[in-house]
Amino acid sequence: MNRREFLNGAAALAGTAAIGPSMAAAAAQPSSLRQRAEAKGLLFGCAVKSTALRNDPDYVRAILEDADILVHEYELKRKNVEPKEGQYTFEGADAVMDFAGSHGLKVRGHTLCWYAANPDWLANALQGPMAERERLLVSYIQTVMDRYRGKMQSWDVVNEAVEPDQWNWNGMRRDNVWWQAFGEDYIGLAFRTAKEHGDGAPLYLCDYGVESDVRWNERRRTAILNLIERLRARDVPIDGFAIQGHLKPFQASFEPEVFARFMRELEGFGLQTMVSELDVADIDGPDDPGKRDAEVAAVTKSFLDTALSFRSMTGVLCWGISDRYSWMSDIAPYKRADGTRSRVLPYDDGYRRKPMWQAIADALDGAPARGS
Ligand code: 9MR
Repeated sequence: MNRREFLNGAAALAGTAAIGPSMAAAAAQPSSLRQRAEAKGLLFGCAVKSTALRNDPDYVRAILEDADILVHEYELKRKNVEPKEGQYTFEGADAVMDFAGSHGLKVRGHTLCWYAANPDWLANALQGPMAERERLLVSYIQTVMDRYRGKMQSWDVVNEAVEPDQWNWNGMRRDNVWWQAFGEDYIGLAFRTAKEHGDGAPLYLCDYGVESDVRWNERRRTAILNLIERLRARDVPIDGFAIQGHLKPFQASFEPEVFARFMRELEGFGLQTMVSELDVADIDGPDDPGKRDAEVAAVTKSFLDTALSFRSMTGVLCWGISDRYSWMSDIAPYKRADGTRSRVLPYDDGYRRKPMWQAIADALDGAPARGS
């Protein structure tokens, strides 16, 4: 079943439910986010959960309508892929790849090396001799990249390496099994291994907290740029920087000028960029959901207008498509005290398009076309 057949209501994914009239109507709308992005030579997509792909046809419909690139929300983390040492399980990760493959969608690989979402055994195993520590990093990257050779649009090789609030002299995250095992050298080893076993898909460093002028964002930008400078000096093969884009407008306001300066510095290193995990926290916003939605949309528009004005920017992925499944409804400090779902993504929990959807559409329409 291809995208058109699905959207025309010819069949439902995995046979769970038929497509109702409202879905057919939505499908008939002319200009999806995907089409708007494609018109500019950009990508638009979202993180997906394999469980929801299996069980929720409305979720599938929204994704097929708007996304041309997907990223695993959790299935491609080491905790899920290698739960026991040496025993790889790709069931969840493959489910997303199969879905993407059968609908002609691209996929980002997220993520090969992160301090979080690791299996319990890893920290202990990384106490061994240095050669063994290296093997634990290299063999994992090799195994995962070999499996998905030719299938990933790009890779987040190292995720969230900096955390200046942990008082390391250079702003590197100390609460990190990789840093504890290797010091900063784990980053070079990860990228070199990814380069050696990769297929040419660009290799990204990925991080968050770079969009506002609050002090902790300033420290993070500085730490990231200094890190990239050190990596470049050591010829580490890094192609891009992925800006996660978990915005928090009611806590740390988006500052276009400050963010644009950061983008210019990234471009100065010759890196390509991507917004890879966009969502906009509504915590601490007004009680009235309509007012929160309006502010979330305004911040989305301002952020994407700035991001997309840079030629290095290759595309935008939201961290989910519908409020029904956002991580921001699950965990502090984003979870709302009144028990309602956070309203942080383009569709609400009933799959109605929110002002944020329109803000993304408008920003894509206003973006300069790539290659022109
Ligand atoms: O949203 C993701 C959540 O469902 C997972 O349980 C968690 C651990 O795998 O990862 C979350 O995604 C994170 C992403 O990988 C990196 N940036 C922050 C995201 C939200 O915590």
